[in-house]
Amino acid sequence: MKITVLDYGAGNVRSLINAVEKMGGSIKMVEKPEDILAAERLIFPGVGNYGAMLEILHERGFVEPLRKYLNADRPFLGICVGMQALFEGSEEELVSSNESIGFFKGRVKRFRTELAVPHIGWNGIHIKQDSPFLDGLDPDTKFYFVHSYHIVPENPEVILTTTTYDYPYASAVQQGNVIGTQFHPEKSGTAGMKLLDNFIHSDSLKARGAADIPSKGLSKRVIACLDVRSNDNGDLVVTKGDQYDVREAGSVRNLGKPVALARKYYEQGADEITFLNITGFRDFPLEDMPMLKVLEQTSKQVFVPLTIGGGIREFTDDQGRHYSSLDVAARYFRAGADKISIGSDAVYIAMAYLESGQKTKKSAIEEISRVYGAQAVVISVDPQRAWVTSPEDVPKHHVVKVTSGEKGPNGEAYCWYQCTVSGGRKAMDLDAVALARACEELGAGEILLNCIDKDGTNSGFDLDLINAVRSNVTIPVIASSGAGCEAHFAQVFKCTKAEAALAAGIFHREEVPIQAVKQHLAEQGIEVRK
Ligand code: 1PR
Repeated sequence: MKITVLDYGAGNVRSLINAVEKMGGSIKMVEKPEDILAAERLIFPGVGNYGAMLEILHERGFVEPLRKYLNADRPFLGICVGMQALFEGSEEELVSSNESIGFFKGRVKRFRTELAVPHIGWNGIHIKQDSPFLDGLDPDTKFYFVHSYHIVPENPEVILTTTTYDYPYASAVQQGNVIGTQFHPEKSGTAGMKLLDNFIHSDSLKARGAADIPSKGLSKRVIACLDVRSNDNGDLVVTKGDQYDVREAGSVRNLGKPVALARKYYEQGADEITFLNITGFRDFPLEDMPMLKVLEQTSKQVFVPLTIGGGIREFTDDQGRHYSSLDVAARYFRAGADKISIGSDAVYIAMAYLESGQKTKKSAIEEISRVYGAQAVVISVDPQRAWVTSPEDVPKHHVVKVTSGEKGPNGEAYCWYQCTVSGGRKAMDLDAVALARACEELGAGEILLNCIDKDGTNSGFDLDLINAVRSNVTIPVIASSGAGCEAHFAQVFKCTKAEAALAAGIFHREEVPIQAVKQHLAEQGIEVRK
């Protein structure tokens, strides 16, 4: 079956293409408006900002053919913003004069909740229509969501599924052969592949009537992290440091090949995979083609979200050619990344913003967030403890009383978490809480919170750091650094509000498989994706 894909140039379409091909579909990309009307089955995988998406659809003359295609009740699957586009308008772009497609009555609204926004992670679906599109699913199945806005259809009969994030909202719609999902089938492992298979191969997509099949709620995420760099022979390897020192007897530690390890962790049940190009701060990533190849190859085999960090900043090469941070991010997205993570540059951006109090709209955080959406911008924080005897010692920094019983070199009981840049090599006059808050204000969608003191120690996550940051932001926080056993994951989820926990060393050294972590969490009453 030929599947036509409408790519308007934002976000990661490669994963969808890879997933459709894996399910036996052949791809035709929409190049001109006529391709829409010529489609047999059409997928519109929207990612990013609603207003930016509509602007491009109008510019390229796609809106009228889309309306015609939908009104003729031809097979259509809109994903995320590709589904939102079918409604009459969105709070995300109040100032846009561009008309939405308006196939469904209703609007798109921002989440109003005390929970973190964006809603990122694996969540259940409550099935409301018996549709061939949903055939063959396990009732406990979860799908990958990443969004700050959700649809509010006027006609409840078009609701295909609902999902609960604080409150229930419509997470998929279907009318005739037109289907839309807020979740990403192409990023939802085998469950998502089943839906794509149904969309590609079902003779009829039409729903058979009403249904009422409830499901479980949002999971805590378990993320496998691969620190990647060239070793001394120039081969790209997965490495792992002890408190950021990746050398052992003078050589870069080699723990395996990036693509093979990512695939292994996907098969073991990792909810996401993160690659950190750890020398990206000194090597310009667009010259580092092997890293882009790693992403391209991984996205053909791994159908959960991929984050890539390292070297996301503006750059001028030897020939004087200037690349904006948006150019760098775009190249990573095209290679298969769903999110990019910014480390060193985020510190410089936040410091400039805090000093001037002005948003420039030109920083990497602001630009990438505006085009690809906040959910695509992760801030990787590399803090280290700076010990003090009392909070008055450093009034401008967020100081915590260390609750683990650990003390500084002179018996200090307090510390602040000092941000570093260039892979922990340079400490800056900025604390992790201030960095996280500033980056949220500038448009970041998630915080990846490392801790140099804990990294590679197997001694458990830094709960004080995680609590300090998570209680000062409204975006999700990924706890990182220090996981040494299954119990550390349960501890971080019970003692903090972190939405996800990331580990590297214990997985690479095969000390604890990902499934064992999930099983332990489930036994402790913590919701996970099985
Ligand atoms: O500054 O934007 O170029 O990004 C560089 C990125 O590379 C940052 O995200 C930074 O965290 C990362 N990085 C730089 N140097 C190192 C290093 O180790 N020498 N790795 C490094 C950071 C930390 C975690 C690690 C967890 C879990 N790695 O990602 O995976 O601490 O480890 P554990 O479970 O084994 O304890 P830019």
